[in-house]
Amino acid sequence: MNKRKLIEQCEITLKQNDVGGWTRPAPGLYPHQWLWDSCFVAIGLRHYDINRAQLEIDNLFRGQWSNGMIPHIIQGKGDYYADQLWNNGRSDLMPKDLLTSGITQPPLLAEAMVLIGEKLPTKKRQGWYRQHINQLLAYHEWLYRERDPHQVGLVALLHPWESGLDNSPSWMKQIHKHHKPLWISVGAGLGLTGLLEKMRKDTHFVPARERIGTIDALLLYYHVRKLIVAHYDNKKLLKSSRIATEDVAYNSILIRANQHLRTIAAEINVEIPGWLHERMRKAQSALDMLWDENEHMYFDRDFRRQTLLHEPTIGRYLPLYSGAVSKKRADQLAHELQKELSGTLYPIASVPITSPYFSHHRYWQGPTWVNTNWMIIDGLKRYGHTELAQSITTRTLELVSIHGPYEYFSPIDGTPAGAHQFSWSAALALDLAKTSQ
Ligand code: 9WN
Repeated sequence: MNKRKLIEQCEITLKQNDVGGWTRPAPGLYPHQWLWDSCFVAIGLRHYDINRAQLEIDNLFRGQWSNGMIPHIIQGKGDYYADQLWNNGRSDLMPKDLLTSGITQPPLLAEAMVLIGEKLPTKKRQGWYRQHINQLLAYHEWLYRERDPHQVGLVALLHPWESGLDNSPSWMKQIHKHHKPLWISVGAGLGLTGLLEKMRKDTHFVPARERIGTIDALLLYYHVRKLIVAHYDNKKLLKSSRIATEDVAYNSILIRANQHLRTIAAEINVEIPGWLHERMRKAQSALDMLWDENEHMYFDRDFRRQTLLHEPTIGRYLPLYSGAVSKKRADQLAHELQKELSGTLYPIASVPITSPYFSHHRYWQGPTWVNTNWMIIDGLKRYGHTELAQSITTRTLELVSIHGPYEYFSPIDGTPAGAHQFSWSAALALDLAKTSQ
């Protein structure tokens, strides 16, 4: 593999997707600014344009709502298939001059800030941290205040889009089982799916078999409507929602973000409010509630029923990234992962190939994604599993170097799928190339 060529190719993709201060995830399909996408992008940009990396993050903060939430999308200029939903879902809490979505996404802001910070001279870093510390604190406060009503250190998500793993089996199973309106079931029964498929705009850019299924997409729209009708009242929604989930990937990412928040605050002598500090402390051991002792696996949990959702997803390895599990547990996860990898050509399938949901090109139901690989690699390294981390890195870089920065790839044969010129695949491949041997 020619690393220099790979890095060049990644930089070209990031440049092409630069919309002026922030980066769209991909041409055509995703024209707006997304929360976790921009964090990953900034992690790549820091290697060759540190100011631009900072700007990517500055521009994410401009979307912050007055209650502290950072939205998952800030609208740009192009057309996106779900625009109408958010156009109808405006809120007084939104910044006045922007249109944003009304839900959030995995909180990688603190991670991006610390990784950018490492490359800045001390004075500049501290100045930048000071510029954003209140916003960052307000975001973590919002998450624990509004999404952890039982005060246990686990936050609940109200929509699969918040997890970033949209059609992950545990979410889709939950929705089909507990909250599928009759009109959707009847429509599907009458065979209206074909008609609906023709009306979909996302499939103009990516083949339908590589995207979320049409009925599933309809269900996601339906659940956005429910949030809008409730005026995003989290308290009310958590009481009534039948799909609210304590997502293991999201909570792992948040726990890691808490650690980075502590680092940032300590460096500039800012005190974290007592209650938040206490909740972050609780969060450190909260993942235990998502561990199944019989199956030896982490699962998402149904917030209302407090039962584990027994569908294995890529989320089961993310506790490695959290850094909050014991060395013994981390070793167990690494061992499990190593075993699983012997069954696929490329790491790491978003759903195990033995799952009935597995489909090698369908979105979050099988393909391997560069961002989840990146987080798992990072976790493995911190727990001392350097060899495994290195082999996942090499195989991931191979995928991007052979096919280009696609959105996802088949773990079976490496064939690319989803959007081409996908920003986070470029940014994180670049980061892996720069930080590995
Ligand atoms: C909905 C932008 C986003 C990613 C998500 C990915 C996909 C959107 C979609 O694209 O989600 O947010 O239209 O399917 O699942 O993780 O942030 O790249």
